[in-house]
Amino acid sequence: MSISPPSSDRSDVTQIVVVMVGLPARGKSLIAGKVKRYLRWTSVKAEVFNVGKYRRTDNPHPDAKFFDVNNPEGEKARKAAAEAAVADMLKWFQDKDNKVAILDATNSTKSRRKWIHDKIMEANLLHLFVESKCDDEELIMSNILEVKTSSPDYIGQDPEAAAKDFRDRIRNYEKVYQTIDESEKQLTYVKIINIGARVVINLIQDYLQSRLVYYLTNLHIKPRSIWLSRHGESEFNLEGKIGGDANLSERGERYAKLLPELVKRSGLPKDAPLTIWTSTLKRTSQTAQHLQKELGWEKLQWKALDELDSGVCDGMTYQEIAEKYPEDFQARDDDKYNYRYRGGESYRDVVIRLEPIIMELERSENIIIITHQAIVRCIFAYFMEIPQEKSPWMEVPLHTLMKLTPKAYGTEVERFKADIPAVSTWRPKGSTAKHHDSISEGMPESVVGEPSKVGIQKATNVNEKAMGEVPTIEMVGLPLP
Ligand SMILES: *[C@@H]1O[C@H](CO)[C@@H](O)[C@H](O)[C@H]1NC(C)=O
Ligand SMILES: CC(=O)N[C@H]1CO[C@H](CO)[C@@H](O)[C@@H]1O
Repeated sequence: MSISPPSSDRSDVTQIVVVMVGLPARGKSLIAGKVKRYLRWTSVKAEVFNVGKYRRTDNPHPDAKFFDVNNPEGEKARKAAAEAAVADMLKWFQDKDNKVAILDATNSTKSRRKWIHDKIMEANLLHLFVESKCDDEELIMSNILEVKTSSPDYIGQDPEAAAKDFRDRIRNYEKVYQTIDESEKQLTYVKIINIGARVVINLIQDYLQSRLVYYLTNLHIKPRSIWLSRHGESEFNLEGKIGGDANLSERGERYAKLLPELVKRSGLPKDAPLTIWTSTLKRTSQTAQHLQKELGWEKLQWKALDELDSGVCDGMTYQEIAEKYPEDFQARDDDKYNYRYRGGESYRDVVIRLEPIIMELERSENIIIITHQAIVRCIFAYFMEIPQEKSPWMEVPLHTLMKLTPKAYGTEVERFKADIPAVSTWRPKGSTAKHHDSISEGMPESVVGEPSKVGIQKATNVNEKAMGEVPTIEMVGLPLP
């Protein structure tokens, strides 16, 4: 049996409270959400405790007056919300498997930071204050525009009025705001100024703290997208074989030729550079070659983007694996995330080797990644917060381009499907090992060929709220001109 233990032992990880500090519209909730998502992706149990959410229970649509420091009613309600959030958080830490709580509140004064610091020390937890400080008006305005259109506080309200109210709310906080300074050098903190333009780090002691700081200092909020695609259909795909380093099939070649058009149709940022990342395997380079030639983008090859290593099963069909290693076949169905191929890798192993890719992706702007099924699943799971028991089973069809656009309250996904048939390599849990050599979507061969005749289908959905659900998407026809 080849069920592997988790390859990195994280039981030694201490329990940490990450306390967000900063004025509204400085991206605190965005950072809090991302930290949670990143940690969960690496199997660290994390939760966000959002003071605003507790406060919202009683005051669903407060106006700026509510946030006035001179309004005792509002002050009382905010204090009660913070206390409720902290109480819930401390209860959550009683389960020693829970590792990182992210307290998302304003905590804009020294005395408030002292209050929370004392609470954390009392409970024997580590802490990390994360201040997002920003005086770049343009950054703040673009953040307000995002928030006012998507914040639960402003659902169903006039956007202009919402933006004005939000600016007033910020002014009320500005009156009392105190940035973290030298007088607080007993605190462990990272201060991120103008979203990474400058960073101040103080008193990091723990391994997980330093990993968090590294992650946080790589983040930026410039608008950008990430395109994700599997390679075009390969010779091995046609034969139902896994692994290997095969060439593209003739249909895979057609996908490679269509890809520049598909990417253009998905909406390219104006004048923004784009970089192509592929694995070191031929089928991804071949898929990227027309993109590189026609659009002149730089291309980088990453070993870390190579397909999940199937060890002794490399080059076999699922049917052959089921016959030769029936126990393994069953074990993989039972726990696909943790199952490690003999002499190969598990999904858990892949996530660990993809961590540098995620760090690099966070630092980067527009990237198009041409990679493999298991790798697409892991990267997609990071952005969409797909849980480990679901991500390895996600259907990632060939000849489909995904465009992921990070937004303040989630990641927007659009799919562009090239109507070039390909075999389906998807094997649902518990199914037989039979190779699906039927042509997907039943597209008649006759419409396929010249790129100008090839349809592109587009579908959009926004996730992150729908956590735990693998997004299912309806395709909408969008023919090329
Ligand atoms: C892949 O394609 C190259 C170039 O067209 C060819 O030389 C090579 O033999 C092919 N490899 C296989 C395994 O078919
Ligand atoms: C833990 C915590 O939330 N501390 C302070 C954060 O800010 C609120 C008000 O916004 C204070 O009431 C809390 O004491």
